[in-house]
This record gives sequence, structure tokens and C-alpha cells, in this order.
Amino acid sequence: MTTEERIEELEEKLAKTPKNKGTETDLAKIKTQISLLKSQSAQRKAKKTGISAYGYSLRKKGDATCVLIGNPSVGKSTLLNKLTNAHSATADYEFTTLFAIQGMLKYEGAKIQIIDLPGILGGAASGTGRGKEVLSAARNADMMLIVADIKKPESKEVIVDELKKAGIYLNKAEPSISIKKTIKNGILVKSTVKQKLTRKTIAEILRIHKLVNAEIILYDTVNVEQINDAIIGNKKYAGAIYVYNKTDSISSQELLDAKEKILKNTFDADNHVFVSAAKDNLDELKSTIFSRLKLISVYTKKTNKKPDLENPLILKKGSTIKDACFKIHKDFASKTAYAKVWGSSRYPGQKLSLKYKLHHKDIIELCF
Ligand SMILES: Nc1nc2c(ncn2[C@@H]2O[C@H](COP(=O)(O)OP(=O)(O)OP(=O)(O)O)[C@@H](O)[C@H]2O)c(=O)[nH]1
Ligand SMILES: [Mg+2]
Repeated sequence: MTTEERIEELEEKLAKTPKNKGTETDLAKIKTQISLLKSQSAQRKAKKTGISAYGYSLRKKGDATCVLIGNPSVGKSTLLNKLTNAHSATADYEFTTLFAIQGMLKYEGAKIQIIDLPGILGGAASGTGRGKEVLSAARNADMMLIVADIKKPESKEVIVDELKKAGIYLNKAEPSISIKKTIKNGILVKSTVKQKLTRKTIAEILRIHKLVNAEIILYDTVNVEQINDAIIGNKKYAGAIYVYNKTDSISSQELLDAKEKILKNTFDADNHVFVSAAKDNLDELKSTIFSRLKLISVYTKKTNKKPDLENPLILKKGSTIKDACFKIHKDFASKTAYAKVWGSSRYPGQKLSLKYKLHHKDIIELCF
């Protein structure tokens, strides 16, 4: 029996098993066996075909990396050229871009690397065109800019689906799960929150992965799939912005109707941006990219000097004064006693400890 046949057999078994509390462990076992077989088969295929992101992936640079991904001819290269200093060839025929091309978007002092990828079609994840290589390059990015033509908005779903098949989850928080192999005592299940799955079921899942002695700590309420993902470790969580391009090619009434239809059933309207790469200045898209990457700019100043507004420190939202010190120089954190903060502090120049969480556009003066 081939792996594919075995997966099919297990999927049939899963469909036939009644879903209730009494069958929870059995269902979890079948799901886990399917996950395991699928990941083994994917690994084997990747080895055989030598799939790599060669020619499609570029080294990460700057404060964060975004990729432009979508069907051919939706305007990805036009967007890259407009957002950055890059010159990626654009043309009105499909598959104009054949390799990854990069540019740097400078916004609020941040340098955001944008990578233009070749267009992909439905079926990319299972090997249509150069789809697999493109999806594999997309995995490295912090954020996906999923581009669709406003006249074919449903093509966004095709791309989301392909990314999902390639193991990339969009705009979802990664559940916090820690798994450690131990030397003895079997399987220990710990949880800081209430779980729907029983300890017995969770332990069975680990056993199928051939973990005999291990400790699993769950910091979130999780399902079988999430535990499997954490053990297999081949899933990627990334942010996504859905960019509907070529708004100039339809009338303003058609645009209103299209927006209403697209946003009607979404929970995350903030992640949808409507642009004309040909006509707009793309300010809204730039600010959405910056805010969804959860970056903040923090300015530094020296004693009795004005702050340096030209070269802010770019930090992840939630960063502390200590993180800011590290970004300047790795030795700075141990040398700094406290910092004076202007902006989010209670009063200008308030002295705050290294644990203080900074906000966008704060000004700091490090004191030794
Ligand atoms: N009307 C209009 N045309 C656009 C817009 N953006 C891009 N185009 C045109 O659409 C065609 C395709 O644009 P590209 O930027 O090459 O598209 P792409 O997504 O990079 O295509 P591939 O590299 O083939 O995947 C070109 O003729 C562009 O001039 C837009 O906002 N409005
Ligand atoms: Mg292109």
C-alpha cells in the first residue's frame, strides 16, 4: 500500500468515526497518523524533486521582509517599483517576472525589504508551474502582500488556499506550546489554561510521534492539529495584507460595489487595501504595511542635544528600553542604568527603568 493510499484509508476511517467525547482519543490518533504520513510524504517528494527556493528567495535585509504574491499580471512588479527604488520589468503578458526581484521601502525611518515573486496559479502547492519554488521562497517572509486584480477578487482566495497547502498560516497567532524530550517518567502533560482535549488524548498524540519520555506544556487551548504542527514543526505563521489592484480600471460605482462585496464577510477589514499601482501614491498601503508589521520608530538623543529624527531605531512593538540598547550596541544594555523618555512617559523626560515598554515615536536619552 502506498503512503497516499494509506492516507486515503485513514481519511475514510476518520469520516466514518462518530464525533463525541467517547471517541476523542481515537479521532486524535487517526488525525495524528494522517499528519505524520502527509509530512513524511512531503519530505520525500521535496527530496526527490530537489525543490529549493533557488533563484526565488533572497537574503533577508532591513528591518522586515514582505513578499508580493499573486496570480500573473495582477500588478505585483508595478507595485514593487512604486513602493521602492527597484526596477522590476512589467508587461501586459503573464509570467513577466521569472525570478525574485527586491527593493527597499523606506517608511518612518524603517527599511522594509519587498520581494517581487513570479506569478502563481491554483495548484501551485502541488507543483503547477514554478509554484512550489515560489511558495517556498514566500515562507521566509514576515508578511505576505497578496495581490489580486479588483476585477477578479476571488483570485485572492486561490492564493490563500495555496499558501495554506504549503503550510503557511495567515494572520493567526501561533499557539504557545513547549515540548521537551526527557530521560524518564513517560509523558507529562501540563497546561496553564483549560483544555478541551483530555490528558490521555494529548499523551496518545505524542506517543504516535514516537515520543516516549517527554514534557509538553500548553499555554493556549489547542486542538489536535496544533499539537501535531508543534511536534512536526513545518508550519509557518505570517501576517498578510490583501491588496486589490487596478482600481482605476473600473468605475467608482463598481469600486464601491466590489468593496462592499469583499468586506461583507470579512472579520479583518483592516487587512484589505484597494489601490491603483498605476495612479495612486500608495500612502495607505505603506502605512498598513508598517503598522501590520508591528514596528515602532524610537528616536535617540544625547544629553542637552536635539533628538536625531533622521535615523530612528526600528523595533518590534512591545520592545523595552533594554531592547533599544541592544539594537544600538550589544554592550549598551549592561552599561545603561536608566533612560529619560519623552512621548509615552507620564511627563517629558521621565526617568524609566530598562524594563519600560516603548511606544512609536518615543524619544529616549540613555543614562549611564
Ligand atoms: N490599469 C492598471 N493597470 C495596471 C496597474 N498595475 C499594473 N497594471 C498593468 O498590468 C500589467 C501587468 O503588470 P505587472 O506589474 O507586470 O504584473 P505582475 O503581477 O508583476 O505580473 P507577472 O510578473 O507576470 O506575474 C501591466 O501592463 C501593467 O502596466 C493598475 O493599477 N492599473
Ligand atoms: Mg511581475
